[in-house]
Amino acid sequence: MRLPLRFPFETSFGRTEAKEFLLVSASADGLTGHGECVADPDPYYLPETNGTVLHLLRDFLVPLAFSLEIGHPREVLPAFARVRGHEMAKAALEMAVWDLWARREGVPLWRLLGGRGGRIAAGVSVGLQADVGALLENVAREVAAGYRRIKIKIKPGHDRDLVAAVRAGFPSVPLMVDANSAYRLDDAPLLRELDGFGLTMIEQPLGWDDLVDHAALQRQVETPLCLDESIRSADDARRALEIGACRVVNVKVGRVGGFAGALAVHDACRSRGAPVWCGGMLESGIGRLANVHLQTLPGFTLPGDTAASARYFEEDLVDPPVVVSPDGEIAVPDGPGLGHAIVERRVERATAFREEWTRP
Ligand code: OSB
Ligand code: MG
Repeated sequence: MRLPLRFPFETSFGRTEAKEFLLVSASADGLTGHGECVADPDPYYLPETNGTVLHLLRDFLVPLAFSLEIGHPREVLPAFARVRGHEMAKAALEMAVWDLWARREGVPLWRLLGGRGGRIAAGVSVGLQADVGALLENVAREVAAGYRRIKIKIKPGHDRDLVAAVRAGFPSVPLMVDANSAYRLDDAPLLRELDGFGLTMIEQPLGWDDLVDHAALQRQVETPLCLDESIRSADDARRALEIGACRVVNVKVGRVGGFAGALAVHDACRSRGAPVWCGGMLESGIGRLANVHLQTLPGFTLPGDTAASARYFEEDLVDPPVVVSPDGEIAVPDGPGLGHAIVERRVERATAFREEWTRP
C-alpha cells in the first residue's frame, strides 16, 4: 500500500514522505479481518522491511497459519515460535486474525483483548524540523489541538537546544524526547543535562538491540528511560526492567509479534509496577485503530503516540477517521473488530499490488 503523508516525518534514522506498508487481510465465513504491518521499505528503524515481511508471510507464516486449528487468536503467536524474529511479519497476520475473530463474535477488539470501552488520552510525536522556529510552531499547534503529551525527536547536535526552546515556550506541558538509538554511552554527560528540563522520559537513546548500556545510562540520569526498539518480547521487557535498563516501556503491537506479544509485554511491565504506553508507526487508520483498542488495557497509564488521522493523511482508509477531541481524547469504537468501516475504494486506490493465498 502507498499513502502520501501530508507532511514528511523526520527522525534520527531518516525521513518518510509516504507511508508504504503491507496490509494483511484474513477472510473466513464471508468476513474479513485486517492487520497493518509496521515495517517500512527500509531497515532503518528495525531490521525488517516490506520485502522481508512479504517473504516471511508467503514462505513461512501463511503456510503455518493454514496448518493451524485455533481456538482463540492468542494461540497464533505461540504457533509462530519456530520462526525466530520477524515480529512485524508475525504481528500483521496475527492482528488480522484477531480482527476477523472479533468480527465473527460481533464484539469490539477491546473486548476480545480484555480492555474497556470509553476514551483514551492522546499524545503526539513531533518529528525533527528545519529549525527551532518550525519546531515551536508545530508544538504550539499540537498543544492547541489538545494533545496531553508532546514528544519531540532528537539527534546529536539537535537535542539540548530544542528541548530548552520547547520547555521555555511551554513550561508545563508533559514533554519527552525520542532519539531512535542515535547516541552512545559516551554521550551520558549530554543526556544528563536533559535532567534539568523535567522530561517525563527519554526514549531509546542508545543501541536498537541494547539493554546493558541503557542500564548503565539509567544509573547516570534522573529522567526515566523508556525503551522502544530494544523491546521485542515480554522476555525483553522483563530483562530490561530487572537490570534497570528503563523504567517505562513503549509498546508497539508490530514490534512484539502482535496483540499476544503486546498483552504479554503489558503484563510483564504491570506486574513490576512499570507504566507502558502505546507507540505509533505513522499507521493508516487500520493500524491506528488497533492501537486505540490496545490502549484500553489498565497498564497504559500514559498517553501514547496515537494522534488524529488528519495529522498524517488527506484521506484515511477508515471512515470515520480517527479524531482527537479538543481535550485530547480519542473515542474507543464499540462496533465489531476495529470498529470503523474500511473504505474498500480507498484501499484499492492505495494498493500497489496484491497477492492472495488460499488454504489448501
Ligand atoms: O520511534 O516511535 C518511534 C515513527 C516512525 C518510526 C518510529 C517512531 C515513530 C514515531 C511517530 O515517533 C509516531 C506516530 O506518530 O505514529
Ligand atoms: Mg520511538
